[in-house]
Amino acid sequence: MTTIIAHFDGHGVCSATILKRILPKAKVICEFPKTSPEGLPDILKTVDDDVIIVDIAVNVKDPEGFVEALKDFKHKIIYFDEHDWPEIAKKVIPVLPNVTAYHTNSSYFTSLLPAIHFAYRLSREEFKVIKIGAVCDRDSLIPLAVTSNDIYMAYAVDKMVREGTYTAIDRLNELIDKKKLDVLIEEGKNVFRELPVPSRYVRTKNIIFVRELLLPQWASKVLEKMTILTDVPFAVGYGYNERFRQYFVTLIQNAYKQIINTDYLFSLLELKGTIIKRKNFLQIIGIDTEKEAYHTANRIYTMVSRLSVRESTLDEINAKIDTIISMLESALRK
Ligand SMILES: [Mn+2]
Repeated sequence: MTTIIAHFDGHGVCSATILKRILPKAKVICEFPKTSPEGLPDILKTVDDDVIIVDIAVNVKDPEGFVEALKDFKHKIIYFDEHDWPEIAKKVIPVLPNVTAYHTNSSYFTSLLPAIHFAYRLSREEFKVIKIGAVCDRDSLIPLAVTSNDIYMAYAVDKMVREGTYTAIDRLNELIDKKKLDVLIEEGKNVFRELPVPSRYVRTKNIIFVRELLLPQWASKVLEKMTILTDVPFAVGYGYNERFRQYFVTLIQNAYKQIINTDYLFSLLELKGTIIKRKNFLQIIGIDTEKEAYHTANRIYTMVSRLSVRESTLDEINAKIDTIISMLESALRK
């Protein structure tokens, strides 16, 4: 027997759904907050079985402990992941005798590789779920010719996942069987519609600046909605976190409108403070006053407005990816 351990977000759930179809007898563990980088070592202590780990990053707060937990595990591990790994993980994990590691640079490949590993022929619907999972992550390296319907489907999956990871896996599985994934388009449109639309904002060709307080749990989704409605690639805003009684600033890049190297952009901004960075997302937390948050957001707005971004980048990449994907699909399709 095998146990699948997957991250509890949209991408993890889509990946777990596909793995469960590849290995129908496997047990799935996929739940908040257990299946996280911090939680994985504890789960491994309780599992007496071969495991497949998918979409769980190496714990950057304790990479040594994380690697040690993999090494001490008594059974086999297959590990699929696309997150940045600390140096020690890159060096050690690939040579652990009990671990087969697929470390990719894209959420799409993380979900696709299990099928290749197990020589499983994916159906059209299964391919679609792999793509939706990558969109849930806003995978920007592989834009996959993402359509607006794919983005709506990812909104629907994110909502399902928030309501329960196991029910989400069951439902996706059922929709694949019935070839009814398209129902997610309307559901996602509703989720999108329900997101609030701020009325106070300014914009340039590159970026929109929302000038009213955002709620922390909705900030990046509302900003993304604004990039979709106004057709600009970046959005910045600020908000108040009641729990911590502090302000924050959020900057997002819409991965499917424009792709520029955000590491480079983020380094240009010379920001101070506590910064949370992901590929298409940057947040500064722990700001004391609304005035300070506003000024920081305004500075980002000015800087990004001055950038010259090449409009054609996305189309070029999409065209290439489209070719690769259709080749892969015809090679692997049932
Ligand atoms: Mn992921």
